[in-house]
Amino acid sequence: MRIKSTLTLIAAATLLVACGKKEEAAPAPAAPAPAPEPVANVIKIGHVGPTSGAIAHLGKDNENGARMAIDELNAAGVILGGQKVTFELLAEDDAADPKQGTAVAQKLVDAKVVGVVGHLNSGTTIPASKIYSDAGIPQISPSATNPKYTRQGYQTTFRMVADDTQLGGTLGRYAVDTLNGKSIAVIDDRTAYGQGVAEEFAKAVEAAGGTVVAKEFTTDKATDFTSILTTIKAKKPDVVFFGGMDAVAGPMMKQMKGLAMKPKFMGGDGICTTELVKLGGDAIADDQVYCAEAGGVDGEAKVGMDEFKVKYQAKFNTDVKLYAPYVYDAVNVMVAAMVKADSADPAKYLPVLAATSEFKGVSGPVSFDERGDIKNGALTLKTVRGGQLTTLAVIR
Ligand code: ABU
Repeated sequence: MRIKSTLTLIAAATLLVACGKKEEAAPAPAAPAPAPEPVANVIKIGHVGPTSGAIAHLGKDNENGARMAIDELNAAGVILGGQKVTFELLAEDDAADPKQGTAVAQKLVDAKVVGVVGHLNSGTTIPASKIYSDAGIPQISPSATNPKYTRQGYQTTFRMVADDTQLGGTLGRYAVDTLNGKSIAVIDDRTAYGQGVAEEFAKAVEAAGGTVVAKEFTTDKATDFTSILTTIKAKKPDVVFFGGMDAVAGPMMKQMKGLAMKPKFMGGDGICTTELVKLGGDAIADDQVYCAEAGGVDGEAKVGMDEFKVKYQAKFNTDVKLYAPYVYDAVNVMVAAMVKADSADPAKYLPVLAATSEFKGVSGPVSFDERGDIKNGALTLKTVRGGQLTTLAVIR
């Protein structure tokens, strides 16, 4: 209706200008037509991840997942309020830096996004969540696992994966009960994720009867671990756990090999990637690494995930690194809530999103508990064998 009347005005103005050209003496044309109103049927969705820096491969992976969902939704055609709408992805880079995270969050709010999928890191997701909450904008993180994210009392925070309590707790028990670890060293990178998952791991080790013989830390930008590894080597641990990301874990494993250290090496979802296998190279022995993705599917549900991976490879000419399927599902679950609410107004679709049930994604069924955490979240336990990341079990 709005578009039709604007077009009518433009047509009338064009006619007046054309008449003026024919008759030199004609009176001056009426006031110019008003500028066209903004097109109301473009719906902006934000995505944020670190597409620069040491874990840009993971940020790009997440962004690709969002782009794939948006492209498919636009191709299928979505109707809201009786109008066909087009989704526009506003993709921002937070470089895994908390300050840049809040800056781009504010930029997205100012750009009037109706929802945000991201951020990737807990250290950026948590501070950004206040900005989205203040603006009433739903935020779904596909990968931030620090429990605090959904425990701040905000109505707008949702998480697609299991949190560090489940992740660190399961890995800690596994280190003692299955790997027979008795003396265990723990390193973290001092980020919200790395420190949090390492603490949960250490708690579970001690509860299961293991001993934490060393606690060391580094940073998410460090490249030289000689000092902390030498300290740890003297304690002769059976297992070294690293709370941090693959970009640091790969070089750390190389330096462990250089120091003739051969303990089992464990970590959470941040190291559970094909990139770790690449970066660690021949420093990774078979069945030396144990890690867990904070999600996963098995049985019949695996078909959807496998199909997604093939489609992703064909579209982006690269393999899924880690959380692209969870981002893809996050965008789709957000839009499914808009469709059910018949509105992209955050105030209208937020309660529908919170009540999501029976959404079947490629990463499994999606519904949220009262805090916005995924219900019945899974973990996929993996090792590296024959130079391949190999699934051992999906645990709930
Ligand atoms: N969950 C691992 C990577 C993202 C984060 O929580 O910082």
